[in-house]
Amino acid sequence: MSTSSTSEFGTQPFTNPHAAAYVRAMADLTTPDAVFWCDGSEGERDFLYAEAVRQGVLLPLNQEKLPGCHYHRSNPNDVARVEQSTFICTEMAEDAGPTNNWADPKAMRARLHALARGGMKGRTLYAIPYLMGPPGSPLAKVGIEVTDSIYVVLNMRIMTRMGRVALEHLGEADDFNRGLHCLLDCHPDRRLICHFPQDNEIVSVGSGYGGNVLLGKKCLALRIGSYLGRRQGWLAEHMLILGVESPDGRKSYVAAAFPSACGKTNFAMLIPPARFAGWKIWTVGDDIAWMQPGPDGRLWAINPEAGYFGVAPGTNAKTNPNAMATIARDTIYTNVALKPDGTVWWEGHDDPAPAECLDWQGRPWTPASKEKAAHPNSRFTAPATNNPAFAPEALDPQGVPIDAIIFGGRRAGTVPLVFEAFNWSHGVFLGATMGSEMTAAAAGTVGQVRRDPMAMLPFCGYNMGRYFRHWLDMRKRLAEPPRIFHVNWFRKDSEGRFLWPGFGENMRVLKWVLDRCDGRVGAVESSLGWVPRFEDFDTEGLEGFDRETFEKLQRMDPDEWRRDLLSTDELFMKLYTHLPKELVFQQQLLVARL
Ligand code: SAT
Ligand code: MN
Repeated sequence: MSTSSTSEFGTQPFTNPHAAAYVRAMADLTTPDAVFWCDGSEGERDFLYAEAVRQGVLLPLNQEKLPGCHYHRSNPNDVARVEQSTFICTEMAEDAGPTNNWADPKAMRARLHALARGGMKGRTLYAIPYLMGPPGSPLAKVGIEVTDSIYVVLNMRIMTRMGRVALEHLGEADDFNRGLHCLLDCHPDRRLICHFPQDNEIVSVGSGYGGNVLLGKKCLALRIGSYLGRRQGWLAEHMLILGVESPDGRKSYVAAAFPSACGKTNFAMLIPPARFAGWKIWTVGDDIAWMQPGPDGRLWAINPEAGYFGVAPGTNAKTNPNAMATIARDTIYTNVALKPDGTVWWEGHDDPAPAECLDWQGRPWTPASKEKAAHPNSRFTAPATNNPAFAPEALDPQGVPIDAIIFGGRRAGTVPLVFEAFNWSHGVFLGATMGSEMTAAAAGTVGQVRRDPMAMLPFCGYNMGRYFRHWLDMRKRLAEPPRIFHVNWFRKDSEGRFLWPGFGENMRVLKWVLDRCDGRVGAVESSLGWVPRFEDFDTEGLEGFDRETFEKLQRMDPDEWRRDLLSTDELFMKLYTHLPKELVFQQQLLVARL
């Protein structure tokens, strides 16, 4: 077996002996024709893009209109995360817990190795060293991903700190996540995304889709990360992080958990409406937060990622101008529609539907076509530093101190626009009982409400009951815990129209949240928590929004909540062996208040 001979790039094996040995062991298993050792340099990037274009994996887009941008179509059977094929492999099934698929590590490893054996024959193995978190951060983690997908290499290059910086962070240590990814024949029957938290290892076969194969993201930063976080005293969360700068220059930080494809990227990049002149929102992260108590007793957060893997449909200059600016260059577009001029389009784009284009499967499409031009889960991969609102503090190894945590789901009914938890354990209860309608981000039934605790149902790498315990225990280490809130941007009226305009107007909710954190504003006690008074809620400049609409948005129907509690009950029953009794107590209190 040789190293890649096609260029000067990729020929330098890692000097860390453990990292090099891992890559060689994976090469022995998968028998590629060549091994390409990534260093993350710009020369290497240019070489890899040219190579991906040569292989037909990427198409260059119109370089005048979209400089540095490329286009990718995935296999039509491989367009979302597959929760049914995602496993947590621990010695004891109860360590994975009832919300995860569990497999015996020995048996699963044997099955995976049988699948991967010889799986890279005729192909190149790319060895990717990557760092999750700002260099020098005490929370940062190194991974080595071995893959036969050049698309994965180029996405990882955007989403993580890839190359030499990671190896430097690692030094001589053996402390890195081992990740093997193998496309195989991309057949759903041979698709497995497996985590071995006890060995800090991931094996993913049979898929080429983002969340299944960019191993730093959901696999390491959330599933393995949450497992490590519990043992090491920190939290790995499915949360955006944003900074709010007030006109007097003061900055506050908010972390918010919403399920996949519920607007985390839009919220993290929000541009305040005209009414909030002088206010500015800064993006620290749009998907994942790693948080730990600091010496000052506050909760400090970093964004482990370096890019955005965002949902394209619905993104436009009105819903998210910063995203549009971010993805105007150096972006990889996956499964969107391709226009004849080499630009891209999706449902909800600023441009009108093109008279003709190719849809996400490469088929001719016109506005008369019945199917969508872009896949509902089509994505852009873009560097965070392209974002005009990129917070420089995102590079700070210590992270940012969190003032408020927001939980939220996509709910057409039942759940008010905003309310505040009475205290930390009530807040944990709100997170634990979050519900949301399913989206296209995961293969499954779109629209159905399911319990998605802290938006971590698909991502918690261990027993969810213990995860709640870990959250509750965190309070003891926080002298100044963030306040906890619950929001729902998606409530509809009886005609099915959204009651709340959302997007930039969410600034109004954010303002109330921060006013509460700073003790600037009172609130009314309700069964659900503290709720805003109409007088305190800034509606100036919000056309047609009156007290009546506000009351509709904030309405709390005890019967609907009792019904909702039945499905919370179902989750709690499932978790009963490890469910902290504080949460049962919180539920009883809620029932009593209702
Ligand atoms: O596809 S990803 O898992 O990377 C994004 C998401 O579903 O949150
Ligand atoms: Mn996500």
